[in-house]
Amino acid sequence: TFNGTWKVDRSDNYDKFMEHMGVNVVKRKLAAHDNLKIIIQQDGNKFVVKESSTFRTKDIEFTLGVAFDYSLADGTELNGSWETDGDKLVGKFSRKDNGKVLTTVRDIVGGEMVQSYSYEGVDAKRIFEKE
Ligand code: MYR
Repeated sequence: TFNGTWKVDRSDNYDKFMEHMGVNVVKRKLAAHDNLKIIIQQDGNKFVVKESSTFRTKDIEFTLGVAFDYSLADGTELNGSWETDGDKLVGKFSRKDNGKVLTTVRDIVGGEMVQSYSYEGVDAKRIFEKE
């Protein structure tokens, strides 16, 4: 289950990934220490995700398989949806500014939540610990 409070512990290739996404160096430096915390509440197909970081706090509600809008901390707007694949959550989102696709997967591995991101052939991961 993904329910719970997850705090980012470490990231892998996240700076390169953000660079590829077009995030400038100042924001990338800040994002490296964003203290991202994600509270996930799943009830059947419905999710409430409460995101907080040094950038902002944001509540997101979505239903599996139903597209919704989401904006990144730098203002980049996405539209897409999450679905399940076995025990994983797979998200497919398109950027509204250029139509390019960002895919992301959430998986529980050894009690940690691993979120991987992929955009135009560049991959990154952020690993969260349960609070
Ligand atoms: C959620 O479930 O947390 C809300 C929807 C998330 C949509 C996809 C998030 C992609 C984040 C990519 C970060 C890259 C920054 C350049």
